[in-house]
Amino acid sequence: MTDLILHNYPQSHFAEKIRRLLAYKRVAWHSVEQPFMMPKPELVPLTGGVRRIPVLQVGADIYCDTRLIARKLEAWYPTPVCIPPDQAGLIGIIESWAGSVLMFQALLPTFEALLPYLPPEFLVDRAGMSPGLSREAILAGAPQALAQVRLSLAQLDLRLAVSPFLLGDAFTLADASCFFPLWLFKNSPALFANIEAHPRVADWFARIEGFGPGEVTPMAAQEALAVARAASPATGAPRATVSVEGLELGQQVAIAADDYGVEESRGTLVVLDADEIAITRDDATLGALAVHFPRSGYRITRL
Ligand SMILES: N[C@@H](CCC(=O)N[C@@H](CS)C(=O)NCC(=O)O)C(=O)O
Repeated sequence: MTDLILHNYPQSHFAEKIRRLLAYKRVAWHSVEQPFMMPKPELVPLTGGVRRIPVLQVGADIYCDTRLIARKLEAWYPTPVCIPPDQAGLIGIIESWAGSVLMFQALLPTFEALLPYLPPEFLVDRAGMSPGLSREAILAGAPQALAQVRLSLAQLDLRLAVSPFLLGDAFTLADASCFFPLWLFKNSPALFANIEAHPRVADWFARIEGFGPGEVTPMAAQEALAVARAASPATGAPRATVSVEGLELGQQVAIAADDYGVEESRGTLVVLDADEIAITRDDATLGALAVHFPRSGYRITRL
């Protein structure tokens, strides 16, 4: 299979979810470092609008959102297993909770701890993604979020009394999903002490960190763009394996996240599956691209 190119940046916690899966699966990948705020002139031409990190590129196919990226990695590299079929439903539910509830519980205290070091433009950029986010909102919300994350840590601790990983003896996507929000606490020893207060959670955290950085080689963004330019989308003939009222292959659609960071990508609908949608679009300099999204958490609008 063509090389995996992950567009990410070191501090991205959502990217860390995917980096843990890649390290566990021992899959080699190229890392393109993207800016941590707009503008992203070497990312947006690939997605057609979406700015959120991480983005996985395979040739001229662009995969947005960790929910889809995790499932693609599982399909392409099935061993070691990270989504056992009999636990796939439960994993999806845990992943949703971790990527929203646990993530915001951990994010606010982390932002609070980092406030003195963040460039002023950073909060303006993030307020553009999450209206209402401000220095005042962070200071007001952080104590309650920290109290809640402590309750979540206690729940994880109870579960880890049963088995070394959340669903048993082996690491799964459920572990990667709960690990990455807590990984934010590595930004502050005072916050990390909340993890250390639960030795079983701290051991689990250390086990997952122990997978190491993985088989990663840096790649320049321009090189990744050249890869996209030289390739063609691998989506093949348009396919719909489910029917969704109001949607048909070949329609012009806009796809955007339904939570925050709602920049949209527009194109022709070419894949409509139970858990994936894809559009093709022509970029003026890169040519034909396919941009793939999970259906979960995304809104599809007919143009
Ligand atoms: N649901 C998305 C969320 C991704 C997300 O929020 N990523 C953050 C970085 S960790 C982001 O894009 N922040 C704004 C930016 O990097 O420009 C996913 O699972 O990939």
